[in-house]
Amino acid sequence: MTTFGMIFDLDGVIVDTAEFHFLAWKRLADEEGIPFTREDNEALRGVSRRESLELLLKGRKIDEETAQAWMARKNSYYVNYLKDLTPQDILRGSYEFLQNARAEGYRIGLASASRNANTVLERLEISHLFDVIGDGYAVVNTKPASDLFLWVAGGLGVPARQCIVFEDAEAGVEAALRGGMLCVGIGPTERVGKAHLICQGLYELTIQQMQHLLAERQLI
Ligand code: B16
Ligand code: MG
Repeated sequence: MTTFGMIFDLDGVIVDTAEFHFLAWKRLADEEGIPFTREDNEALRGVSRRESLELLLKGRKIDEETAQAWMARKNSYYVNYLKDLTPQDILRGSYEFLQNARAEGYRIGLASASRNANTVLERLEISHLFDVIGDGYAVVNTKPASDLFLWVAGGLGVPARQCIVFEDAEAGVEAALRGGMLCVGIGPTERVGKAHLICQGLYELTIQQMQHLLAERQLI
């Protein structure tokens, strides 16, 4: 029997930690006298910590030692916010969708740019739902490179073509497509319009719809 995989991004798909990332970057920015707004924060969606710092700096130059210290400081603020995270924070329908997918025999992976992904999953009490966890430590090249998704698919033992990726970031959708995977985009068309299917959250999706996607690819 053919095995299929589902690979989930974390922030924006399973939980909304974007607000915590914003508050942590904002605190650092305020302390350093750098203007930073909620609108600026939108560009940081799905982007690595290092790239987020570059976006925050908007061309300002700092030396490497300062960059490392600032990222560490931002992360300490962020990790502190994570203490408030509970299973109640799982986005609507996500827990049920993961459970249904597992029950239907899909192999389940996580592909997050975050180096705190394991902590977030533990706080949400859902680590056990994933066969493979790919986080910000897994690969060197971050999204839009397809490396992380391919790394997770490899761990699942499922060919890329037989995997469906769930992503809320433009760079994440791009990465999935580059990797030759099917992609469900979560969010507005302007952001995830290149995905094979677009929705506003996992609560809108059924496993049957996923089977249709695979059937369109003549995999079922
Ligand atoms: P960390 P995802 C991403 O998570 C966030 O969307 C992004 O805002 C953050 O900068 C990135 O993780 C790195 O996070 O600083 O915790 O390593 O959407 O890829 O699950
Ligand atoms: Mg995301």
